[in-house]
Amino acid sequence: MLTRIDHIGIACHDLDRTVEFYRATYGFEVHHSEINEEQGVREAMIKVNDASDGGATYLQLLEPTREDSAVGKWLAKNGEGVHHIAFGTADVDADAADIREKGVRVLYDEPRTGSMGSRITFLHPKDCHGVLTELVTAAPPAEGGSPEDH
Ligand code: V0V
Ligand code: CO
Repeated sequence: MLTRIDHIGIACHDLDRTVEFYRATYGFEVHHSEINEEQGVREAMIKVNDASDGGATYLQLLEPTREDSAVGKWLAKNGEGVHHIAFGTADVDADAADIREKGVRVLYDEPRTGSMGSRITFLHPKDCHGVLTELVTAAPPAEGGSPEDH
């Protein structure tokens, strides 16, 4: 079951400058940043709010690491802006299977690694009224720690 907005993915040309915009304009700080080579992105997660299921809602600022990546191609065509939305679920495998049965193209056979050790998959934007849609299951909390430790 999809229980919340996990994040909104925003494509940008310059991650550092975009992070600075969100800090200076809204007071948002970076919660986590990483490079995901498989996805071809350098990303910064800005936490906006916690959620009642123990998760949280983020803005995911994305700079491409290569021009032929999903975000690189999208930026060249559209310029900066909202690239995808992501719904949070406790069970990405089950939700992806249910959604696939409804005839929506799920892009991966098995979920792949996303931000902060999460498991992610994507639904084709052409099957979702033009919105690239991601499903996310957060990594389990570390032994003796909180989800914030990821
Ligand atoms: C492409 N299209 C989009 C779109 N990207 N429509 C809405 N939103 C987007 N973000 C449209 C595009 O305008 C074309 O429409 C059509 O889809 C085919 O696009 P294309 O440019 O030819 O590109 P493709 O087909 O090579 O790739 C499109 C897909 C690709 C969606 C298949 O971007 C993909 O695999 N995305 C999933 C992975 C991803 O986005 N990773 C980056 C975020 P017309 O012109 O034919 O009408 S990584 C992330 O979120 C992480 C790590 C995380 O959350 O933890
Ligand atoms: Co994402």
